[in-house]
Amino acid sequence: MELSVLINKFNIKGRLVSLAPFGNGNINDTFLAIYRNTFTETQVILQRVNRNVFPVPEAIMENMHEVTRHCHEKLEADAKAGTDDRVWQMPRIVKTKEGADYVADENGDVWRVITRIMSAHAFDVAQGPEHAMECGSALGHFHYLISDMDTALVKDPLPGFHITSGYLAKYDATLGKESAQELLSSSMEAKRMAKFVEERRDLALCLEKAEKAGELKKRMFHGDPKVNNIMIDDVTGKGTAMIDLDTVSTGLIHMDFGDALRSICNPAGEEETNLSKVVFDEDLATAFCKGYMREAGSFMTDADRAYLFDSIRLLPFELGLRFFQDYLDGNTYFKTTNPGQNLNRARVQFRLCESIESRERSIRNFLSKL
Ligand code: GN1
Ligand code: MG
Repeated sequence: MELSVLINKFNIKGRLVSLAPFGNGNINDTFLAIYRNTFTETQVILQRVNRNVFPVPEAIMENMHEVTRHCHEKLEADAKAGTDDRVWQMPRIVKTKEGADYVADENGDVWRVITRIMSAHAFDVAQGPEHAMECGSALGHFHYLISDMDTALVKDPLPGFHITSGYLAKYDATLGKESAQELLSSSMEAKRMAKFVEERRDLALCLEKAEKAGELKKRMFHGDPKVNNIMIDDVTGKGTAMIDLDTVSTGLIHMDFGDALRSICNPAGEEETNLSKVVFDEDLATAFCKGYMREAGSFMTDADRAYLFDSIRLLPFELGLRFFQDYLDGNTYFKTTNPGQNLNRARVQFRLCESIESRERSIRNFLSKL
């Protein structure tokens, strides 16, 4: 189906004047649609949910329905009561003309339209400590918003997501393939990455062990709070919304904390090819944590705090492992534009992990003062 025919199934006022690819997510296909009428303009986001990644896209939409409903009710109640100059926002699902949350095309792919948060932008890398602090506030506030949601309303969007032991098992299975062994034997870098994984198998299980022991508990989490999923208000410079709600479900909030930090505290970004530029920036980390704790500190237990360092070290390892496994398996999960891209992404994350390990004392020190 033509994109313009598809989007015409949604209930959006005005005339479609532009429909073009948008953003640089690694998973879904995303387009920006601009509609005009005689007095204003409406911008919305059209997305195809990637069925290769999300096995039941319909469940993603049911989750989004529940999450946005819960959060909008709370946001509106808070806005009425509040005196804050900041407006917290969240995208809304735009219904189809028939009142549904999505349409399925002739291939059975699920397409949705959500509102665009206007006069706000997300950045691919942290712009400085103030930006990092606002990212922290936005994630902390998001955790506050979803903290009292009934977890029974939410389905598992992506079985195995952020279960590091599962990624290790998948990696081991991939290593058993001849094609993966060929890639390994033909590249020094790939061999180095494989050694890096072997040396850290134990660390990979730290949060899972703490959860099994009952020290950490699953709650509602975002799942993908990287820096370019955090919208900053153009006018005030303040965090205003978390976007990319596909993975909002139950998990350890440590996964969010570590994922946000691995993304915000690496100013070189995920695609850097010069590894010497990849370092964990502690000033950005301190600023992020300040913002986060202001919004979410009150519901962090002592046990939660005790595992913060582990989460900061784990998430770059986990993502590096995911990129590396995908490289060895022929790049089927993350979108790529060249065959070595996932290998380089893995190098970046593993370099970041090393940088975190070498700063352990100092990072633990600032975490202990939060
Ligand atoms: C993927 O969709 P996107 O690009 O926001 C991935 C995240 C990774 C991220 C790394 C569902 O997120 O887990 O951290 O790439 N999302 C999924 O850039 O796997
Ligand atoms: Mg995502």
